[in-house]
Amino acid sequence: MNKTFITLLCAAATMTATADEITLFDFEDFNLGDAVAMRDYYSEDGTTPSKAEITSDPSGKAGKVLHVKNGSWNTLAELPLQGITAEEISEYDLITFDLYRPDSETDDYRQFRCGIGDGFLHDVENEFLHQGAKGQWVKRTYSISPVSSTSDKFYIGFNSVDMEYYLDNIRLVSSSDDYDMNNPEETLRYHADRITVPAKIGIGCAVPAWNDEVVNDNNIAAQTIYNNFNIVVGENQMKPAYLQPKKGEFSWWDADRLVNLAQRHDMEVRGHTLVWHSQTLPWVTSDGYKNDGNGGKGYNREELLQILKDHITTVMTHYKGKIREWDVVNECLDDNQSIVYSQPTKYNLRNSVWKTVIGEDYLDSAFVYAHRADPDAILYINDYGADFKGDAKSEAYYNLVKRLLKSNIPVQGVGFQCHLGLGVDASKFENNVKRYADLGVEVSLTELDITTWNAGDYEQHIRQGEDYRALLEVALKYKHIRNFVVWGVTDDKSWRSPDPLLFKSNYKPKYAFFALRNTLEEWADRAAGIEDIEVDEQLPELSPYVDVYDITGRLVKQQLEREQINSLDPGLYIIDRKKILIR
Ligand code: 9MR
Repeated sequence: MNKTFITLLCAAATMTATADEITLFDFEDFNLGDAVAMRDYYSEDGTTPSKAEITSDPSGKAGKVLHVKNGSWNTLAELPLQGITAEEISEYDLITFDLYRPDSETDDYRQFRCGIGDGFLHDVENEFLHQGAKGQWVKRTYSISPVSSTSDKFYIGFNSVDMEYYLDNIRLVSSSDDYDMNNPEETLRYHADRITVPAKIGIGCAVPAWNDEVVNDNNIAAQTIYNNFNIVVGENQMKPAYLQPKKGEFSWWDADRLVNLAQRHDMEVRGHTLVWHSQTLPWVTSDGYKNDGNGGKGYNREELLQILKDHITTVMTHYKGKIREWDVVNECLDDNQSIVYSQPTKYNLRNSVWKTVIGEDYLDSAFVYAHRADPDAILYINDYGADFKGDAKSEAYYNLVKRLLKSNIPVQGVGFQCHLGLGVDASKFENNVKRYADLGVEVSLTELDITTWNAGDYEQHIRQGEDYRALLEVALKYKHIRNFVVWGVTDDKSWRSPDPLLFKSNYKPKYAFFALRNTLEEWADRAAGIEDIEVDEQLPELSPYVDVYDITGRLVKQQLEREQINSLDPGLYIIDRKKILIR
């Protein structure tokens, strides 16, 4: 019996109780100098110039390790599995190992792969991974997906023609990344719903279109959505091209069933979107820019205003009372906003068909039509690339919102799409959005997703989760921030890659899910008076009126004159997010 096998048996014995990690290979039961086969996984004959053998630890410590010199593409070390099957391995979701690359290694980016038989546990076909420091042992961790195989051959390695590396302590880990969505306390929504201080927070997701599963209550897709989110938005279902594909002919089917799902499960709905250059009315424009509808003749300003008015009025009337907020205008800003460097109060609009034919006031008109159609809906403007203070487009966005408000246009919400990548600077986001409180509008993160660099890299998932958490903390801190909406549910169905969302393709939660849930839970507990609520020093000027909450977060008095605070009944209250004792 070799040592690997003993390790496995020990791990298996304790696995149900505590162990969530087992060692597959620590190489101690091999002999120094043992050759390990290198197999080309695309070639049948198995001959390869790549070499692998068991050596001593290159860092000088005691112990044996696997030393690989790649001489050809697609070659992995072949190791015999003992005492564990592919099925058992599939119960784990991470592979972790120690990697040592000598200082002589020049290339930093390689593809990592591992598998059993001809099935890949982790396969990064086109992506190259950063492998960390050289000349020392570093820990690498990657996600694995189940493989069904009867083979007892385990393959591991990096795809390269000239890489030299050492591996040790190849382990399988169960990250315990699972939750019971039927236990409310394990969901996002339960904790979000407990938060009322400083304001209610919407925790939302975009629901993919044309997918029966997402609206079927018994399906895991729908269950994941209604158990975790209290607001939903159609990823495509309510865009003009879907709702009015032909002039005057509306198609409500897919959008209606999303709204029905929301109503059955007491979720709010964001409407997205009424006016956009993309996915817009196909009979008005072929590409969002050309005025080539109407049989090629195009439409004039008056006609296009009427088309806007009809579309907005019909759609908002259809959903009146069912949709909390609408993205009235989406992505109306041009990508180039260098104008703000020379004229700091200006902005450039995108030259969409709406802007070109109608003029800038298409914006004003759209909001006015929307307000008339459903005066109770909160009307949003929404854009991307305007998330961080200091970026030209962020300044242009702020200028545009100020201009609209100055013209008394009923803009009540400002959406920040937040299509981001790893390494989010949440303080720049905070500095950007907090200034909107002074304008009297609410703010939402409307389409948040954060891509990593390499698919399935667990360390990057952790960093991603921390980025999500930092943004949520900003959202929770400010009264005027209303919704935190993620653009999709599972990574595989996202419009972006790699790995931007909260759930894996099998609806198992990722690290980011837990980061958000724990943050919501902490905040809800704090708001319930368990701890003092942190006060943001940079909050806007205190208003002369305050909302008063009891210590459980229930609203006691709305818009009480600040001077009247002392006339409240004796007790502990939360005002301006501070605990205040009235004697
Ligand atoms: O996620 C949406 C994708 O399925 C569509 O193909 C795409 C078409 O442009 O729109 C995506 O959603 C966009 C959203 O409506 C507005 N902001 C950018 C989003 C990503 O492109």
